[in-house]
Amino acid sequence: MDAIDLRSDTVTRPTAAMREAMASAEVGDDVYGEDPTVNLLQETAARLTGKEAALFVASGTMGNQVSIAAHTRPGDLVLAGEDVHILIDEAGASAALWGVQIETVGEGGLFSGADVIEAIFPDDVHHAPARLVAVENTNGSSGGRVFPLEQLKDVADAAREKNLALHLDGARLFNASIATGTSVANLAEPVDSLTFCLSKGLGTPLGSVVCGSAEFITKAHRARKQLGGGMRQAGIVAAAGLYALEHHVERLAEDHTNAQKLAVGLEKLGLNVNPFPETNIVMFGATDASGLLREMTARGVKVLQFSENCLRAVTNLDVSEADIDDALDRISDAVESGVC
Ligand code: TLP
Repeated sequence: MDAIDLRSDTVTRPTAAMREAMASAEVGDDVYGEDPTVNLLQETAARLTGKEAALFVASGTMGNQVSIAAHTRPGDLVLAGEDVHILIDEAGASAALWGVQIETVGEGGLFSGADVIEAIFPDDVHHAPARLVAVENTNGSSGGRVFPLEQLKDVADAAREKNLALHLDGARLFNASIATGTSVANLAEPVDSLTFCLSKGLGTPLGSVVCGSAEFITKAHRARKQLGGGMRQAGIVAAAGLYALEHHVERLAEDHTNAQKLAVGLEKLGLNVNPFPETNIVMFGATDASGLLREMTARGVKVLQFSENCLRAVTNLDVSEADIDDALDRISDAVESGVC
């Protein structure tokens, strides 16, 4: 019995065609700016996101961290949505590396311009000076919800009014684009900087891209070097990114359809789930989530425990519609074993 791995969209392996693109990539030393494939990926990313410049980095975490470094100084305040990756899943890097304080605004990862304005006190010496606002699109902790574009524009207006920079953690920005039929450039237009990941739904083995103004990218580049993220013949990996941008974007719609199918199936099994996931993440609850996780794992369906009562399944490139049917049969069997 083969395992069906729904823990994350990061678990995919590069396809044979992607590996071929990697093997035949033209390379050079990227620390000297001489890797043509990295340069092409960066130019492509800048064009797709409508920004002046881009920087290839090893991971989404590194992308967010070099962005925070470029926008802030120690002691600054960063405003972000609840439970976002930069706050709960980056090992405290923002505080440890750059000495910034993150404060959350809004609910469930979403917030408004008014939330930003209410949270800052520019003239009060008690407060850390606010410098940066960070949004996450799609929002991981809320089950892959899209940060609505109108709301993002409202946040951007407030940020501009208060002289704050706006960063977008777009680890799954291409999912948001496919789900809403809005171009990545339009989704990125309101923000000063963004990162997107190649290694999630797009299916590369690693890599993310940071995009923004040329001045911002120069600062982010320096921070990448500080983190030891200056890579050499990185074109081998950038080639996977270029391949993914050409071949794996439109197909994200399949992951979204599979997520909906999974959610509807889980609801039929009596589990507490939003039957209409917006993208590729399905959060579902059970009274005994640990018990259900154990029984599902025993049947070869891998998901992540997100909290005491909540499990997370993420559809991805390596999971077909038939795998979803198969997973639902196995989960049905797990539920019938009496765990929930
Ligand atoms: N998210 C991973 C885990 O770290 C939780 C996952 O499996 O979802 N921003 C967002 C919104 C993310 O979800 C992630 C990864 C990152 C940034 C970081 O990317 P990596 O793992 O490449 O550092």
